[in-house]
Amino acid sequence: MQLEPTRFHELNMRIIFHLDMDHFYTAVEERERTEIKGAAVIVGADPKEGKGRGVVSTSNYEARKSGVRSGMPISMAWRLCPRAVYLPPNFPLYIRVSGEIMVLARKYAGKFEQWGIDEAFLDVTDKVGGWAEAEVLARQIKAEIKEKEGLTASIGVGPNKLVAKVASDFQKPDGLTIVKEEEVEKFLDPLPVRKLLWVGRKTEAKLKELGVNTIGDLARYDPTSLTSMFGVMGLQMHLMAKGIDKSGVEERMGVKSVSHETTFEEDTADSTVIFQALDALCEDVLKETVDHHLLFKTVIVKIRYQGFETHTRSKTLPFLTNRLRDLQKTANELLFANLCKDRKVRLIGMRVSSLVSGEKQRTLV
Ligand code: TTP
Ligand code: MG
Repeated sequence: MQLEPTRFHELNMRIIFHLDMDHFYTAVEERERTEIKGAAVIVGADPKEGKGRGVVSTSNYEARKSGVRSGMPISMAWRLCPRAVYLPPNFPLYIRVSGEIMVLARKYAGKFEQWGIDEAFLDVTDKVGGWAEAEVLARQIKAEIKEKEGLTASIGVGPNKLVAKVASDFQKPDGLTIVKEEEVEKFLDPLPVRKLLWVGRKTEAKLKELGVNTIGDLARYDPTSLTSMFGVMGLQMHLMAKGIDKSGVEERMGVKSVSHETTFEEDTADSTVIFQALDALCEDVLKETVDHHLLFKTVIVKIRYQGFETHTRSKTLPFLTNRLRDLQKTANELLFANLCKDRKVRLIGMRVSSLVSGEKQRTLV
């Protein structure tokens, strides 16, 4: 049933879009280089004939047929798909295209929130009278991106950000999935729990041990037991499994975090080498943060040991900063407290998040 526009607003219902570009980096590369059309394409570290040590940033759907995935070692991608076209990332190009897409999408939304380089949430409640009009609008946005940028996007439409995000991933590429308020439970029920935001591999494994495989299983699990096992996160997971999410679409910085990482030429347990690399990463991250006029509050250090076991540790400072010494001090503390001294390290990474625009900050005070 289509609700009347006024009634729809009276009921305090929302219509939220989540837009996510399809295989973003490789899609942009294919657009720029017509000669690679139809080929399997992988953007990431140099594969060096299978001896490369970095990771895959993304791959197109042709390469994914061979099992290639984002974050996988490039050497593994080479084994799975040696015939692919391997390209280094061209960040300035992706950032420019991303910016154009965000400008294009923003004009359709009452409230707009960029979420990562190729994703955004749009609150269109005030722009449409109901779900049927929402569908027309979503098709229009997809068509305009196709026409102006030559790229495909997938859009999920739902009563909140959580459902919209799961929906955009449901039929990729070039998808459009609409989940009305009354369809949320049926839609989420059969999906694997990892489709929910924030449910990582470790949590997924723990849930599996409890016999919880699908979002429906999680929704039916006793929330008190979840809280005793997972703390606040347990309650959060319960609410998410029921499709409840009251968070608003918030205008904020386009960049949600700044990160850099280094894969060592050879795995190393030499702490001098490791800490020097961390200092260099601090400088790279800080430069990018300052270039974007950002302040940060949270510092995250990633350590990947030989064999790919990966640990991340974070610390949130009590203040916003963009000073190199705050970053270096915090990053060094985190690494010092968490590095297993006798183990060889393959990669270290640095990220800063909880970003706020320094410019906006100045106008506020
Ligand atoms: P995603 O939207 O997660 O992936 P995607 O757009 O390549 O593919 P999909 O069709 O499934 O949406 O990420 C957007 C871009 O961010 C991606 O093109 C490359 C980059 N990225 C990385 O560099 N490393 C990563 O591990 C991931 C997941 C993404
Ligand atoms: Mg994407």
